[in-house]
Amino acid sequence: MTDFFKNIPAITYQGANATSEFAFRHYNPDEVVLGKRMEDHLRFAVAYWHSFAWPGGDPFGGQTLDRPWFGDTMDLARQKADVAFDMFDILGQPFYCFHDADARPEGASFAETLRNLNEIVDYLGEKQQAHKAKLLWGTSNLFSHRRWMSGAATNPDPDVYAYAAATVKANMDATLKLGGQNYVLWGGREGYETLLNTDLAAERAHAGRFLQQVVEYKYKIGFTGTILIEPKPQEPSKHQYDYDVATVYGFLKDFGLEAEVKVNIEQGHAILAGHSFEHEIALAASLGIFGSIDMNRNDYQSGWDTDQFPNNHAEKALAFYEILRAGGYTTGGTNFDAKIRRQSLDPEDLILAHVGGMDTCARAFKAAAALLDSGELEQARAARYAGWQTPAAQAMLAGSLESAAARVTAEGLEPQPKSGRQERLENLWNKYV
Ligand code: XUL
Ligand code: CO
Repeated sequence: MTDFFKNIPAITYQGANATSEFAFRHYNPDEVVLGKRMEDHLRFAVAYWHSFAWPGGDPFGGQTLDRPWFGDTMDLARQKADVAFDMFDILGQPFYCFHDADARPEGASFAETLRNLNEIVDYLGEKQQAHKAKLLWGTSNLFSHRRWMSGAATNPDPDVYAYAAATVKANMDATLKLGGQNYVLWGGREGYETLLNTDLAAERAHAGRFLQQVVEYKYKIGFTGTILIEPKPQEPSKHQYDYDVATVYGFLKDFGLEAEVKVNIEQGHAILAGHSFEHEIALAASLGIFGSIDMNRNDYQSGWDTDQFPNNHAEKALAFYEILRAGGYTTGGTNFDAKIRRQSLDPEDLILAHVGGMDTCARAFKAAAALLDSGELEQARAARYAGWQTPAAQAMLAGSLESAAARVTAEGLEPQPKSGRQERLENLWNKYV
C-alpha cells in the first residue's frame, strides 16, 4: 500500500443511518436483488484517466491537482498503478478501465511507446493477480496527441490511419492479455471542424472500414469480449460521426456490423446530443446493441461535457430501469467516467466522490429493481398497447394499407382517445424512488 490514501479506511456498507462519511449507505455488494448480488448487477468500474491522469485543467487554466506520480517515467507509471489499485481496494471496486495514454508514458517513437505499454500492461497484470479489480475495458487514446488533431481513422493522411491501426491493435492485444471484457472506441477526433475542408463521404467510409478491421482482428486474436462504440455528438470536434445511438446504429448497419458491435452510452454525451440517458439506453436495447454505460452527470446549464459524479438517484433510476428491463449487463458495467472538480484537491475527495457515486447508483438501482419487480409499470404499459394483441390488429400489420382502410369503413371505426395517464405513472414512479 502506498501512503497516498493513508488513514482512509476500506469502505463498507453500514446502512442508511451510518454516521461516518467513509461508508456505503445504499451500496451493499452482497445484497441479493432480483436473484443476483448487487456487485454482480452494477459491475462498477473506475476510470483511470479522470482519477489518476487528469491534472485538473480547464480551458482557462492548467494543473490544480498535485500528484506524486505525475511525470513521464516508467517508475512514475508504476507508482500510479500502485495508487490506483490502492483506491480500487479501498472501494472494493470489481473493475477499472483505461486508455493506453493514461497508464504509460509516450515514447520518442512508436516502438518505444509500445515497449512502455507492454511493460505497464505486464505490471497491471501482476496487480490484477494480487488484487480484486479486473479490467472492464481497454481503449486507445486517439485524441490527445497532436498527430490526431485531424482525426485518427478519418484523417486525410493515410499514415495517420496506419498509426491509429497500430495503436488500436496494440491496445486490443493489451486488453486481451489483461482479460478485459470489452474494447471501447470513442472517436473524439473522428469528425470535423469545418465541412469546407472535409470529404465527409470518404471519412465515413474510412471509419467504417477501420471498424470492420477491428472486428476482423478481434476474431484473429480470439478476443471474446465485446467491441463497443461510445457515441458523442461533439466536443472536441464540432461534429462527431458517432453522434448518438441512432446514428451509430445506421453506421453499423451500413458496414454490416450491427451484430458485432454494441454501444457504451454515457450520460453526459446523451445530454449533449439532446437526449435523455434513459432514451439512449432504451433505444440501444430495442435495437439489440446495448452494451455498457459511462456513468456521470452533465451540468445542465454549462453545455459542456462536465463529467461530474452522479448525485441524483431519482434521475439515475430511470436509466437503471431501462438497463434492467433490457436484461441487465452481460459484458458491460457501470464505469464512472467522472471526475472530481478541479478544486477538490484532497485524496479523500477522490474516494468520497466514488462512494457518493456508487451509493447514488445503488439507490437508483434498488428503486428501479423494486418497480420492475412489482410489475406495476409494465402492466400499465402492456394495458396501453393491449389492442395490438387482437387478431384483427395483427392481420392489419400483415396486410396492406387498403385492407386497413377497408376495416375503417366496414366496421365504422371511430377511435376514442384514451388517457396516457402520465401523472399517475409519475406518481407510481415516485412511490419507488
Ligand atoms: C470522452 C469520453 C472518453 C471515453 C473513452 O468524452 O467519454 O473518456 O469514455 O475514450
Ligand atoms: Co466516456
